[in-house]
Amino acid sequence: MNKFIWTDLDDQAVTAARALAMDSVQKVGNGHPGTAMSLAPMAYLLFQKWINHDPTDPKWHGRDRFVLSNGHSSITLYTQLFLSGYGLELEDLQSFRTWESKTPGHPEFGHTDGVEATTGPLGTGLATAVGMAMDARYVRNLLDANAAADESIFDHKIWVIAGDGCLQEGVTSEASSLAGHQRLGNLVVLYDDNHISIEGDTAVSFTEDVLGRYESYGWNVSHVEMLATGEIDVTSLDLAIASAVEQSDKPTLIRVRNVIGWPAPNLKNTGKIHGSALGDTEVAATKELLGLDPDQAFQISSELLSHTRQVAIRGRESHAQWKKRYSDWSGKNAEAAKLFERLAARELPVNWHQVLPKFEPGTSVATRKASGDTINAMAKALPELWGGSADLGESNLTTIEHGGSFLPVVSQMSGATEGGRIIHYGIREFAMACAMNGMALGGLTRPFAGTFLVFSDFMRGAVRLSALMDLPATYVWTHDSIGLGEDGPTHQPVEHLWALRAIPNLNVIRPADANETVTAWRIVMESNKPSGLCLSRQNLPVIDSAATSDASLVSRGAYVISESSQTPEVILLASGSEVSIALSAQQTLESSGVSTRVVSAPCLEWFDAQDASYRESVLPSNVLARVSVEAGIAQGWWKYVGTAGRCISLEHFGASAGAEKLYAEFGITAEAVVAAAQEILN
Ligand SMILES: Cc1ncc(C[n+]2csc(CCOP(=O)(O)OP(=O)(O)O)c2C)c(N)n1
Ligand SMILES: [Mg+2]
Repeated sequence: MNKFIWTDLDDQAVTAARALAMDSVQKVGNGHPGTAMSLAPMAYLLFQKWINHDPTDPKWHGRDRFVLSNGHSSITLYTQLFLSGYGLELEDLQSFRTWESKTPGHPEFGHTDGVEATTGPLGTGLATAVGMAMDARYVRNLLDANAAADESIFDHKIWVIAGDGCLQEGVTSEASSLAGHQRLGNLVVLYDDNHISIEGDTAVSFTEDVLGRYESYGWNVSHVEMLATGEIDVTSLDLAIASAVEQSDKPTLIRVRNVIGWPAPNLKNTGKIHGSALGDTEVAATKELLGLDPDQAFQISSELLSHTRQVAIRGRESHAQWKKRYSDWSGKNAEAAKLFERLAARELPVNWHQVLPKFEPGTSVATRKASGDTINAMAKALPELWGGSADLGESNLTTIEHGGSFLPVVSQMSGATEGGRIIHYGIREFAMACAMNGMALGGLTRPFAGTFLVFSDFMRGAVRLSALMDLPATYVWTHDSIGLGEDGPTHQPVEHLWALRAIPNLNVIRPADANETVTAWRIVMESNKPSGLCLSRQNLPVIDSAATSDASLVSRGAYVISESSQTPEVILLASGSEVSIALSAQQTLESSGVSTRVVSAPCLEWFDAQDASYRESVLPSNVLARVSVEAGIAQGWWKYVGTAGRCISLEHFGASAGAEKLYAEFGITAEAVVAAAQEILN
């Protein structure tokens, strides 16, 4: 246990942290000082006493995780990383929010040691933390199921600071409802209840009983009133945290009342201090109130810094004890230890892909079905694979058969198991995607999450974060076009493929048939990259080509799936369900003497990453007669077909009718492809 006891030096450290927040923002001229000034004691208490961390090894698996959900207050986190000794120094605080600094405007995972998640889009941090808490439970059940509660080396806590904005955002309602239902006792959220957001008093928009709401979600809740001065009451907060960590079957929300920007004489408790520098006069006046020299900036004595960095010594001790426990555990659990080491290295077993299914040409299979079979086959070889759907498991085919439902056993649901591999997210797409990010951040498991492609819009903010954080998170988006049929335009994606392709660093994969789906999953698993599979509801012919099962070809993103009889005069490019349409158009064109190549393009991001000579070999620059076929807007296809080309696409919403009727009525047919090709040639 951490032996920290609060002394005068800790009061001084908090004062220094408040001033550093003002100074960092004042120096760059912009940023968010107020929240960091008032949250300094809360953050300091967490980092010094409660979070089990080792600043000298930010990746130590046994550590607790901390997520600053109100990411605009990044200087809160950077200051604690500085005081704890994570490698951030005063000059890093002095270069806050500037080019190439380690202290960007909002915390960025992978950029600054000690930042566990990229935050800033309000609410997503808390929802991500819910996924981290779920992941911790999954991992301890996978590796150390027999350990008593809180006794496993894999048990750790997830700490969150969240503000009014986070608690107003819908995603935290989704995620917190899920966390309460899942009884995530390893999750502790401190709510910065300062009654202020950018437009001033939150009473203009936010008057509900937050604790009542969380209580009804099944959370353990408490309230820490502020001191008469307006400061956070650290003593009461410490007691509230002590009681929270005793909870093992409920997440905790502690509402911590305080005054934003305390003690700035003119700006505290205003919306102004949320997001602007205080100005020299107010900074000086505040420093005087804090008992600091108003003429000095970035003040901290080496004595004080060496005091705060004692936390690293305590952290190293805790880490050393963990290592000892790990070594005892691994001696007794050799298989599990081997698994842990493989997962921590983000490796797959040798020849793992031999488990993957193969589909017979001539048959007809929906790519969602091929994906479901693949998930189930992979699940046998890869215990790190787990996931679920936002109540569409039977449609998305994301259910790991016999995987057990990930639920607390006390829920007494049939099939409930603490380490279950099937996640029932309920109809909470945004929280699902954020939670999946949290699981991927856990560093060991491979989560996937399913819904209809059209509802990718509901989760887009999280998808963007998967991509920004470069996480191995896999989206399973089924019902990927008008091909879903009768549910009609509300359910038929039209603009979604390009909307998702517009997100940098996200691989959007739309396989042509069952075997290409299997191969795509294999590439996704081997790449550890943020990926989304876009899959058909309807059956598609299994294409008679060895290429679809060739990972070295499919991973090129676009490849010749059917070569022309002679030097190509026409190139047809298609993705997903439209590849078969292109193949049928090819037959007609070839039989009328037009030498036609068909390119299957499951992933344009992979294709764009190929070298120029490969891209030229697939799309020779002298072949200008090119037609793309995709049942969605053409948008980016023009880049591949060029100005002389044609796009067979859907530039309007779909309709409620059978798939075949819709394809015919909307002109996404082999005949239309042939006509477009001939029009170019003429
Ligand atoms: C999803 C989202 N919407 C809007 C913003 C812009 N924004 C940043 S902070 C903020 C106000 C947040 O209020 P609160 O959490 O109470 O912050 P405090 O001023 O108390 O730190 C807003 C609207 C954002 N970062 N994310
Ligand atoms: Mg606020």
